[in-house]
Amino acid sequence: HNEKVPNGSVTVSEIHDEKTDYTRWRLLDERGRQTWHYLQTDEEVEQWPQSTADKYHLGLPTGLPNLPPPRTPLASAHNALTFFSALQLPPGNWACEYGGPLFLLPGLVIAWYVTQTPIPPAYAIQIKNYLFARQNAEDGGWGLHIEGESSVFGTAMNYVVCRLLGADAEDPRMVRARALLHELGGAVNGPHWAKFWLSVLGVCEWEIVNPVPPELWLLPDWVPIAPWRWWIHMRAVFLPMSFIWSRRFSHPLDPLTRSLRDELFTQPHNSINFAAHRNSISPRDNYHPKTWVLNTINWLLVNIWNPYLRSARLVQKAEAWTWKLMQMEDANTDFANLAPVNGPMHLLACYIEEGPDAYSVKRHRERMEDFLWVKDEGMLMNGTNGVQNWDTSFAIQAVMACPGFATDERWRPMLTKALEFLEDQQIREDCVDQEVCYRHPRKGAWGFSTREQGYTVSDCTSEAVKAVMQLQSTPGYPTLVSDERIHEAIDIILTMQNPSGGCSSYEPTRGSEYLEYLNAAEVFGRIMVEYDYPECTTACVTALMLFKKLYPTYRTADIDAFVERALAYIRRVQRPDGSWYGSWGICFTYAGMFALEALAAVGETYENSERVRRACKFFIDRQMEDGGWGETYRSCETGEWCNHERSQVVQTAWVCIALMEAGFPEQEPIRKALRMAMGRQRANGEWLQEGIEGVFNKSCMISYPNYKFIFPIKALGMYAERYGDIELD
Ligand code: LAN
Repeated sequence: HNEKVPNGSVTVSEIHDEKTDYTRWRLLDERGRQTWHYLQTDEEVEQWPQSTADKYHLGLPTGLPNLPPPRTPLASAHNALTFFSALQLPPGNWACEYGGPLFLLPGLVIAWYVTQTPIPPAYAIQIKNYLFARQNAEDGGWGLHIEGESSVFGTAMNYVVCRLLGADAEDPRMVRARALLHELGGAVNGPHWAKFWLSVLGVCEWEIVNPVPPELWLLPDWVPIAPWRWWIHMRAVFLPMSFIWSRRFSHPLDPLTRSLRDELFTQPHNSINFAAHRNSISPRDNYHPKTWVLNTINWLLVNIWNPYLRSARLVQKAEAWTWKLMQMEDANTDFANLAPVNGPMHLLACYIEEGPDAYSVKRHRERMEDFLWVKDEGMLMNGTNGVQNWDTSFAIQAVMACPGFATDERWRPMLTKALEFLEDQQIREDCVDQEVCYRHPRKGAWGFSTREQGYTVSDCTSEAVKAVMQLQSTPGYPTLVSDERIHEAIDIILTMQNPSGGCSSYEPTRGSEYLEYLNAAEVFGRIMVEYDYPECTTACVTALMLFKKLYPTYRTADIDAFVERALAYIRRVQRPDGSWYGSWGICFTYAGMFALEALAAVGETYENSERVRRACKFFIDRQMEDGGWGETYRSCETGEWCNHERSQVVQTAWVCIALMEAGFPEQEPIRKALRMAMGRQRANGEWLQEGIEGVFNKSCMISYPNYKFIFPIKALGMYAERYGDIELD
C-alpha cells in the first residue's frame, strides 16, 4: 500500500484511519446466537473480560502456551486440539468469521441507510477498515469475493458502502476505486442486484432494473417456472426483492446520494438513459450471461406487460400475497431469515409496509447484528448467521477419529458441551403453515447455523446426527438426544433423495434444470434449482450407514434402497479422470474426500474397485514436492483442476482422508503429506490461515477458517488409527 496514488497528493501510508479499541470487543453467544459488542465503559470492560476466543478472533495475542513439539500424529492432533478447544464458546459450539463474499455488506448498509437505522460509530469505523484492508492492491477495486478480481459489482457497491459510512470522496483509496469503476464503464455496468440496490438508494432510476414481478408468486403450483420450485436462496431473495421492486421504493435524494450520482457514473446523471442500461454489464461481472429466453421475457415484461397489462388490482393482489409469504418467513425464523441477502431486504420491506416504528422493523434491525463479525481487519458480514452446527458436528467427528481421545478425561468436558449444543439445536417443530409457504419438513433436522434460523439442510442434519450418534454410543457420554429424535432426523434424511439418487442441499429438487434459462443474477452459475451434490449425498449415506449399525431395525429397507441409489449416483458423476467436482468446498479435493468416504462406507475400496484406484491416481498425480496438495478457487469456476502455487494444509488433509478412506495401499504419500502439515503447525498447536476454503454458486468463495483445525486433526487421527501412532520420519 505504499505506492504513489494517481491523482492523489497523499500516499496511502500517510492516512490515519480511525480505529476502535480492540480490547473492548466481545463476542456474545446466546444458545448459538452470536453477536459482537463494543463495550463503552471501563466498568463494562471489567465486568466482562475478554475471552481467549475473543482475542483469537480479533487477532490479539491469545497467550496460549507453546506445547511440547509433537513427534507423532496423535501428539500433533493433541496440540491442535489443545489450541482449538480454547476457542469453544460457552454453549458448546465453535464460531469463526464466515466472510469471503463482498456483496453482502452493501445490502445491509444500504438497507440501514434508507431505513434510517442508526449505525454505531464503531461499526462504521470497522466496516470501512475491513473494506480498505480488502481493497485489491493492483487496481483499487473489489471483487465478488475477497480473492476475486475487481468487478463493477464489488467496486461500485463497496465504494457506496464506504461513502455511506463516512469515507471522503477524495480519500486516495476512494479516488482509485472510482477511477477503476469509471474504467469499467461506471455503475450502469453492474449486475441486476447492484442496479436494484442503487435504485433503492435513489442513485439509479428504477428503469435500469430488469423486472422482478411479484405476480410470479400468483402462478399456480403446477406451472413449471413457479417460484416455489426454485432453489431456496433464489426464491428467498426474489420474494422481498419483488415486493420492493413493485413498490419502486427509492430513498429521497440527500446531499450524499446526490454526490454519489456524480461519482458512480462516467457521464452526468441527468444525461443517462437508465432504461437503455437494463442489460449493460461489464464482462468481468458476467459470469453467467443472461439467455435469449430471459432477455425476451424481460423485453415483453418491460414493453407489453408493465405498461398495458399489469392492472392495479393484480399488482395489489400480488403484493399482498408476497407480503404474506414474507411474514411467514419472518415468523418461522423469528426475523432471522434464511440468509444475509434476504435479511436486509426484509428489513426494508417491513419498513415500507409497516413504517419505521413497527415491531418487525425493530426486530429485523436487531437481527442484522447476527450477521456481523469482527476480526483484525475490521467488521464484515458473514455468509450466514454463523457456522454453529456445521463446525461443531465436524469438530466432534474429528476428535472421534483420534483413537482414545473421546474417552480421555482431557476432552470429555469439551465433547459433552458440544453434544449439549447439538442437542439444543435440533429443530423440534415443523414450520407453521409449512405447505402454504412451501417449506420442507424440518422436525428432527439440523440447519447449518442455528435452530432459530431453522432451515433443514441435508448434510447438516447428517453430519450432526452422526456426531450425536458417535458420542452417545461412546462410554461416558449421556444420551441427550433420544432414540425418537434420532429417528426423526433419519426420517428427514430419507426425504432428501432425488429421483437421480443424489441429494441436494435444502430440499429435493423441485424444478427443471431448464429454469437456469431464467437465471437473472449474472454473477452466479447454477443457482435456479437444487442440484445433486456428491458432498450432500455422501453425508446422507454415511449417516444412514452409521444409524443402521446402531439401530438395525428402523426403516432398514428404506435405508438400503436409499444407499444403493445414492451410490449409483456417486459412481455415475465421477469424471473420467477419476475426480468429483465439489460445489461447497474448493474443489476436487473436497468432493473427492466425500465421494471416497461414501464408497468406503459400502466397502468399495482401492483393493476391489477400479474407480477408487482411478480416484487415488488423480490425487497422487497432483501431489506437490513438499507432500501437500493445493488447488485454487479457479477450479470451481473453470471445472478443471487449477494448481495452487503453494500446498494448502486443509486440502492436504482432505486428500489424506480421501486416500485413507479409499484404503490406498502405500503409506508414503500420506506420511509425506502429514509431515508437511505437522511442519506448518505452530508451537502453540495452531495452524495459520491459508487460502480460502469454500465456495458457492460456482463463482463466489467463502471462508471456513475452522477447517484448518478440524480436518488436519481428523487426518492425523485417522492415520494413527490405521497405521499406529508412530513418528512419521
Ligand atoms: C452455504 C453454507 C453451507 C453449505 C453446505 C452445508 C457446506 C453445503 O454442503 C450445502 C449448502 C450450504 C448450506 C450453503 C448454501 C448457500 C449459502 C447459504 C452457503 C454457501 C453460505 C452462504 C450461501 C448463501 C446463498 C449466501 C447468500 C448469497 C446468495 C446468492 C443468496
